[in-house]
Amino acid sequence: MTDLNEDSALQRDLMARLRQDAGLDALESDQPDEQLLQLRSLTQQIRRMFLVYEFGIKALSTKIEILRQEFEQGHDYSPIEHVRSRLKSPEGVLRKAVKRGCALTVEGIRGEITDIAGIRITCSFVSDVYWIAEMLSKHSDVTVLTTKDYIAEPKTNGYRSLHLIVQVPVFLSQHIEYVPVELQIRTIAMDFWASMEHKLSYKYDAEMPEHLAEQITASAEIAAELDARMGRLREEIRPWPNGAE
Ligand code: 0O2
Repeated sequence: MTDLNEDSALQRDLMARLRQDAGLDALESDQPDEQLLQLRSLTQQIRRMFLVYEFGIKALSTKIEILRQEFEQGHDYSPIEHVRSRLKSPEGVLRKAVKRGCALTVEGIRGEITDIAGIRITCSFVSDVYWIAEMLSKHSDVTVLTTKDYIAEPKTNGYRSLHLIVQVPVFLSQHIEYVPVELQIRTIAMDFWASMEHKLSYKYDAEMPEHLAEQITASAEIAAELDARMGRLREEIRPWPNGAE
């Protein structure tokens, strides 16, 4: 994790945004300490806010675990292979807030950035992806805010995954907070490709050379073909509709 103190470019961007938001342009050079204090205070508020997001992850993870165990008991098989969760770092959140141009306040960040909490579910077959999404969406306390189906419509680089932003309630002692969690659901093949692509693209900040980009996209097609083939095999060997057997 990059520390704010070590990331001078981020600090510079944040200072500029804070000056803009608070109308501090006139202060510019003679009040840098005040701006730094403001920045530190914001980082601390974000850290506090993160606790609630962590509870949001726990609430949704429990639902996923129940789904997994219930299915395993009845079917000797689980559509869920792996579940991973993560909270963005406060610095990552601030960086995104600057990039997005959203207000550098807790409320501004909370309203704009919906992937502070994230859960990634990897499953066996493409049909499982939709089944899991449907099961979780049916929960009366889960509200689906957005759906991006990159399986039906892959990104131009070949990226495939189903993304949902779901909102779950977190019951605190005095009030309820509603927390958005980004849910990424994909097959093992999609996940393998995304992980490799992330590693291979990391080197290129801007554009990747065309011949490499083409090969990466072609690899995504191979992964998709593998998924399709496995899906057909599954139907032939054991044609169980999800949850029906
Ligand atoms: P991290 O660290 O994985 O969270 P937004 O996140 O809303 O600002 P966008 O692009 O509208 O931006 O969101 P989208 O399309 O739902 O994708 C967000 C996340 O999906 C990314 O999170 C990645 O995890 C993953 N993703 C999207 N496109 C690609 C891709 O081409 N390759 C790979 N490997 N992963 C992708 P972050 O925030 O980038 O990072």
